[in-house]
Amino acid sequence: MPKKVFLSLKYPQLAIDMLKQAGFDITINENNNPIPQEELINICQEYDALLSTGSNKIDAHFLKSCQHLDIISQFAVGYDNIDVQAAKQFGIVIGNAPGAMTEATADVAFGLMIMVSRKMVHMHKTIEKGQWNHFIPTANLGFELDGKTLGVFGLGTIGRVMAKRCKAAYGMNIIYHNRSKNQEAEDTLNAKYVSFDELLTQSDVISVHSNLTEETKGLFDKDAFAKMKDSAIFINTARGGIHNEADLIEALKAGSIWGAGLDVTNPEPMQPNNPLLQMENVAVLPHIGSSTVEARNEMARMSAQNIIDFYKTGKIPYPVN
Ligand code: 8YV
Repeated sequence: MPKKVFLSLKYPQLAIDMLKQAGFDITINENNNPIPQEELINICQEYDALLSTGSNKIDAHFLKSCQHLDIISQFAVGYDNIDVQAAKQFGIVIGNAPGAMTEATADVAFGLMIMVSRKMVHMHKTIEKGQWNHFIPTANLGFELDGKTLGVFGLGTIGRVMAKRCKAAYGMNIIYHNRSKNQEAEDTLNAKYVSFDELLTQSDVISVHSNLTEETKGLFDKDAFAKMKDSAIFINTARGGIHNEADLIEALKAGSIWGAGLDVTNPEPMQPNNPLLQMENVAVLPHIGSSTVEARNEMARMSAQNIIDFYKTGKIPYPVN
């Protein structure tokens, strides 16, 4: 009997082809709507493996109810939606797709930084509203990034590429705060390890690239924004839960920071009446960090390979637990 795999969304064709060619019996949630947890639990009773994504809540309740599953392969690098400890307890293997979206996500962080520094989203909106009238020498001013200081919060693979881009394009000074020192980044980018407080007080641009964990949840709050330069830009392309959105709105309104660029919000999706969308020095994107053909195909390949290898060898190439 072929093993049965449920795909919680219509993932790229590459994943579907790989699983089919390997002889799996697959079912796809063709309509692409997120399946509510209880419904997904019911569906999974009929399957051996699940190809999941960040919008599937795979908590202890889910895992207890689906403990017959052999493997859950996550179509993402982040797995903060999965209770990894509980999965271990129930003997369910968890895989993910690390590194697949490194360049793509760093590009979004880099793009947001430029968009915010020159108020590009707001400028675009003024034309749509018929407000491009005549030249005013002191209007529409942003600021330049050349020689400024980039503070990377979480210098892993994506943070490292963002730092590389900023160094190459603008000769920015790189400082970072991390769980551990990154010697390679120190050697090649002259990056300097600093405390969290130093990161806040010294950065002209702070870019968040860490995982969402108990330690990072809500870390960028009222107190953190108050310590930042009033000329600083806050960029988050990691997880919306790392910043406190109400505090961010207040900090921008009060002018205690200058601007913000977000690819992740809290909650997601962001509602259209969110005050951030009306602010001049803000750019918000709908979580498109990994939205390139290259990244999504690589995520498809890695997440399918995890399932294929698991049933072939008992081991997976990209394990989480
Ligand atoms: C996904 C991501 O778009 O990989 C991640 O962790 O945030 C994105 O690539 C999203 O999580 C959907 O699973």
